[in-house]
Amino acid sequence: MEIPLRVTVRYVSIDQRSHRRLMEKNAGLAPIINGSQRVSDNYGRYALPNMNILLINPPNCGRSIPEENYGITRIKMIFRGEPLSLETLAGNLGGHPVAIVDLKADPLGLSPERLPFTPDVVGLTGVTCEANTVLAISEELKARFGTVVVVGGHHASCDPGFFSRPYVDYVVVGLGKLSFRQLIDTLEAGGKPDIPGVLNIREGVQESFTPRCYTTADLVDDRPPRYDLVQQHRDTYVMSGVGGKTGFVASAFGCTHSCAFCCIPNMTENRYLLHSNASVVRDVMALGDVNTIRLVDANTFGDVGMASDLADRLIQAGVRKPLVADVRSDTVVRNPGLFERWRKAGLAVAVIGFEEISDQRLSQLNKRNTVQTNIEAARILKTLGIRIVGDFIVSPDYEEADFERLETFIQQSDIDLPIPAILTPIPGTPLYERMRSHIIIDNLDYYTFTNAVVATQMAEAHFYQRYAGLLEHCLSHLHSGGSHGGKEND
Ligand code: B12
Ligand code: SF4
Repeated sequence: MEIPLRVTVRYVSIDQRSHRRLMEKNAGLAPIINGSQRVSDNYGRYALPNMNILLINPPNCGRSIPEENYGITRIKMIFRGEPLSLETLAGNLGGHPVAIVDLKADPLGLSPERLPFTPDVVGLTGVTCEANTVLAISEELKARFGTVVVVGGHHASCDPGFFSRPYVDYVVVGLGKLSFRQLIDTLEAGGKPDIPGVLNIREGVQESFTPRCYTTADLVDDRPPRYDLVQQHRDTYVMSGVGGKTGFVASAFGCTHSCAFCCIPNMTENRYLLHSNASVVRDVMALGDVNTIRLVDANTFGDVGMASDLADRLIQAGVRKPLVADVRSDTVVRNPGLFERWRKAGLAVAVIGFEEISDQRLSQLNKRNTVQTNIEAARILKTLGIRIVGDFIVSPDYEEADFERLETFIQQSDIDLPIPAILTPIPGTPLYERMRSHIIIDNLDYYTFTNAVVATQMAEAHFYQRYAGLLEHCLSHLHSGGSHGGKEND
């Protein structure tokens, strides 16, 4: 069915150059339908092509103290995933020409011959270690095109003020699928945006900000992600040596908990929001030719009733692909039957944040969980034949004995792929407030979860040797075959 999204032509009052470009663009359009000039997007919706929107995933970046200072080159990022954030935003931009440039997959994607159009708006995403790179790209594109620059994603949601620069116009905090569309609509109408969750920047100075009360409306369930926009890179989105070609699907946002180190609660102002199960199955089916489906939610099983229904629907739909999903260990221990069901639905790998191996340290992180529960959950999952990726946090105050205890714990455990990350106080988290006076490295390039940004208790060189050795040992599981999934140190 063709759904006309708009019937009137409206222009953004960005600047004369953009305005002229829009006029020229519309002048060349065909066909003429009911007296209006309209084009269809890939989903059959019709609208006036008012703004060229370019969404950008920054390139691989981040810096490594072990490598720079000690020549330790063994700490490497091992996964590449599709930019689901941008595909999701694009899904709700029907009617506008939209392109995604994934600089991780195509480092030259911003070169003139590669760009499909001159952008009127660029939107950039980024985690904390990418924030400086996002700024550099924003500055370059502002100078090159005079375009409207919008920044969103994890770091924007943790510390929106960081992006108050003369070459950034708007910062979208938290979920952006609806608020970005509202921003585009307002710009298109020539209005001054006053949208909850969107920070307006004027000449480098932030204006007043209204927090957004996120609800399921922000998930815009009925508009699927635009997987098609990165189809050319699909073969390169892999979990190296493990799950093979992997597709991403989101079923939940935010979390039921608020651990001190975690930035997830910021995305939704502490709410836990679920997509409808019908839309999740739709997205899983849409991915087509991939070997593994990664449910990228921070916590897929926070609502046991919904999770149980989702398992049933995946079984009914005949999805016969290995699934990878994050779960809290206490959910497993309280609901073993749920995971039996999910095993049938295809859950091949459960990603668990074990984090620490002492209850006292877990409590300091506000994990609200125990080591015993972690061990019990691992036992239940292994009995069901579900593989386990376990995230651990190595604190910079670790001493030799702590490394030894962690190594012994990992060796004795059933965890298929343990991933140790270094405790990193991300701006905007309670941990950051607690540790900020101890931070010795504030260059965000180092916030990769593989650098100590506060002083280490051990001699620094020894700490990194120990950490690199631990990581290498853990990742050796990866290359020994098997079909487990993997995790991004999250
Ligand atoms: C998939 C994933 C990856 C993929 C990234 C794929 C890609 N984008 O290229 C891979 C495996 C490569 C990866 C790598 C890393 N990751 Co990662 N990753 C995730 C994960 C599991 C899911 C992200 C996702 O796709 N979500 C689904 C989308 C739809 O949601 P979203 O991203 O939140 O997007 C919404 C909003 O943020 C907003 N939005 C986002 N971008 C934009 C842009 C604009 C313009 C607008 C308007 C809005 C907007 O709107 C979107 C829709 O509502 C998250 C955990 C999580 N559940 O969020 C961690 C997470 C994002 N990763 C994290 C980290 C730390 C890393 C690494 C540093 C880990 C490491 N040591 O290797 C690296 C960094 C990469 C690098 N440059 O080196 C942290 C980030 C913390 C932080 N603030 O820095 C997270 C939050 C995990 C955690 N719990 O701590 N990761
Ligand atoms: S660490 Fe996991 S359980 Fe804790 S708030 Fe983040 S996503 Fe939720």
